[in-house]
Amino acid sequence: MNAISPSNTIRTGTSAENLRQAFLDNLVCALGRLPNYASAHDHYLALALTVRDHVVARAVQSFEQGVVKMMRRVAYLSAEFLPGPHLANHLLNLGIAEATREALGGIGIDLDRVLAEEEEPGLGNGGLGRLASCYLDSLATVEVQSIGYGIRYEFGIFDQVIRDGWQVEGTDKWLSGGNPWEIHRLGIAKQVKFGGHTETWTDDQGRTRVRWVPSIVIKGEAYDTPITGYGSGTCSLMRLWKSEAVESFDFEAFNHGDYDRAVEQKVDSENLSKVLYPNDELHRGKELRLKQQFFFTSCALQDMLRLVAMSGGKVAAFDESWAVQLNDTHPAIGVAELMRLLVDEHALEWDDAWAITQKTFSYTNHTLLPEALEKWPVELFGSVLPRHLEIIYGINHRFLDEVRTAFPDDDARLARLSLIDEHGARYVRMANLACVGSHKINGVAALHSELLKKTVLADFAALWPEKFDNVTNGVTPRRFVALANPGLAGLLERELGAGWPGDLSCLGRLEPLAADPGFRREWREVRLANKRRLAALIQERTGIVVTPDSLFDVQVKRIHEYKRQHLNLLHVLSLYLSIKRDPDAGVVPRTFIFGGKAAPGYFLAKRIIRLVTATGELVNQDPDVAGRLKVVFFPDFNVKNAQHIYPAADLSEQISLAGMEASGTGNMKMSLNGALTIGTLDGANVEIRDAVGAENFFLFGLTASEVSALKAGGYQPQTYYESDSLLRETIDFIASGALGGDPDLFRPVVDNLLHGDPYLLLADFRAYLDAQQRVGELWGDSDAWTSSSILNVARMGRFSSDRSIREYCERIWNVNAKPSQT
Ligand code: 26V
Repeated sequence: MNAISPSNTIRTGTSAENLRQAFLDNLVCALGRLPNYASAHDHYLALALTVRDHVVARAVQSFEQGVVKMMRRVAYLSAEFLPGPHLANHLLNLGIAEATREALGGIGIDLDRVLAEEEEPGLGNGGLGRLASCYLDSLATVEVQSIGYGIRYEFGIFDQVIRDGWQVEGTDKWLSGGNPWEIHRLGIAKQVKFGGHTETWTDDQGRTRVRWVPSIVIKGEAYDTPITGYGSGTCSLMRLWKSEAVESFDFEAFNHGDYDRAVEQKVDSENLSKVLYPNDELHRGKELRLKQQFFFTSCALQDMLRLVAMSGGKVAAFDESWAVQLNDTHPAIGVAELMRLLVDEHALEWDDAWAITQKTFSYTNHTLLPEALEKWPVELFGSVLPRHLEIIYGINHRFLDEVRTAFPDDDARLARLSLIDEHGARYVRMANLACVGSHKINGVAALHSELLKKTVLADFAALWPEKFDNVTNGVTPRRFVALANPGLAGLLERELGAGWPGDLSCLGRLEPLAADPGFRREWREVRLANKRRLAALIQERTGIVVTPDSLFDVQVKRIHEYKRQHLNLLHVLSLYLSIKRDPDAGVVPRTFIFGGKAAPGYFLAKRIIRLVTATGELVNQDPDVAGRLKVVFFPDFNVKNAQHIYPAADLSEQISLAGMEASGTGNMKMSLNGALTIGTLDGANVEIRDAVGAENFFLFGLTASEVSALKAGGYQPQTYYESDSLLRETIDFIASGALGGDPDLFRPVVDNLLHGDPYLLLADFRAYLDAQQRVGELWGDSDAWTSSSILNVARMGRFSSDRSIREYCERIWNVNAKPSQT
């Protein structure tokens, strides 16, 4: 008998009556609350438990299918995930949003208030973690069996508050209100070794084998969060590992009265998964981070081996059971760990194990920034992972022999390709390990993939051109359109039918409506309503009053010099100075909205946030400005806040220096919600512009090759400063101390620009201002702007993460996805 599928039981019934009864049962029986005393948070937990029953019932059936059919499954290895709030997403995917609204409405509870209670798991820094979550959503939607493996950080990305204009970090206590979405799998625990030494021994077939004798063993326990797909019975699983001590504590030490030492090991073990590392301005070889990476990767690979055995597969055909994607180099140690598991623990021959390893792994690169490339001092690496260092030497030895054959007498090339960097101090290069151990290597946008082959991975591209591919990123339209923008979703449903979130190619059918005045009016009304809601939220969070009919000019993303939030500020201040010079200057009313976290140790990024808030302090109150300019720093940009911001953006700022932003995904989210983009030819901007049409995109700035040429010729920011009086006036104004009440506050920013300007703001300043001028002009023609906005949405269907995932399935993982309708 099938124990879980009947849809008419209280637990999994989908009528409003069923849902209400299950909700009330959970309130009383699971939470111990009588309805009259329940708080909004109790309502949230009771509803989450109700929906969880539906989700888990699907998840276990979906999982069973994978085991029975022995399909090749996808393991997405990622040190970061940013799923966002789950509840509303599940309601949409399960098709029970309306019934739930009715169920709660009938007992006087507002569903939106309940949804607002959910705190999101901030288990990532930004784009990379969010992409991983979009991909789990799409994998489930296109009906591919998958597990996203990662770390269950107790403390995720810090909470950001703004105090006196400065970023102040707070501890992210995402688990403090309880987490109804995860299931602690008590039966699924893995032992992970660290330190110690290796020994050789002879097995009963007379073969020399290696044994790793660790100095410490840590336990990883699995916490599963099911991820539903849209209109699909398949669920992805996000399986996160929490570190625990193998023993509670050291009884021997305890009995000898050494209490400190008795608990020391337990504390150390538990610390491993405590906290997410923020992207600093530099990759620092921190031991704990290396341990985190090995910890989750080893747990994941051991778990995959367990599942191979469970579904009757063979270890010697591991790659037929699993396609393993390395989300950046964070899990690249998996290449050596799979070798160790196959050779040392499952007694495979080296060459067989290596063939399996290469067929199993593929690697996605997410940045060209040299300072972000991961490398570990050989000493440190060897002390944490002595056996893996030996294995890496073994891989390297064979690999360099292969290189010598392909390129005889080319020592410089050998040195560049080697897994060990030997210029000065010796390092293990994780990108090289990932490349050697994978059968496919991809970048995340067309331009990025090309630049990868020309720059950081050029030697690998010369050696193995066939390994290289591009998969342009995508975003899930369920969360970022259907949920975030219900007004737009209503229009899309009316025009395209209810299934549109499952097939974004249908957006094309909106094109003719761009010329329809009635539709344009409805479009504007939806957008204005979104902006009113955001204006209310801005006032609630910052106290700043903004005008919903002004142009909402939005830059939300991590704060980094290469993303050039300070270029945006140079524009704002130049407008301010124009108004001060001539109070009647024709400046269209704009609300500049900034948001994003700065790494706690990134000095300049923090100054840039202060420059935003100081500009706001100056501009927002000035009577000469008369409300035409408002500058807002929206605190604590995260997935939940993003869902309120994206649908209210008129203008999407994607102004990174060309060649620096691997892809960007906020660019896609805003354009899919009807924003026009002002941007450089960087990352996926290039493809967005191709898709929406050059006439619907505000392009400016140097191209990536112009950037290289300018840098090669010896870039002199001073020449731009001297030749452009508005630029000079703007920079001088910042340098004058007029902002923020302290004359030295922004000296470091000014000095950085005048003496170096590593991201060429001064070179792009004039072109940026000209493009902003064109923005202002088009905004003045509301019909033309609206048409352009409609066409942006109509032509963005390609940027659904379903399309990206289908490409991975076909070209990289060799698994079958449900075909798209078109
Ligand atoms: C890492 C680091 C580490 C230390 C130095 C400063 C720094 C700066 C950036 C990064 C980002 C590492 C990887 C990453 O998050 N890349 C982002 O991946 C997104 C998804 O593919 C993509 O859309 C973004 O363009 C890319 O920055």
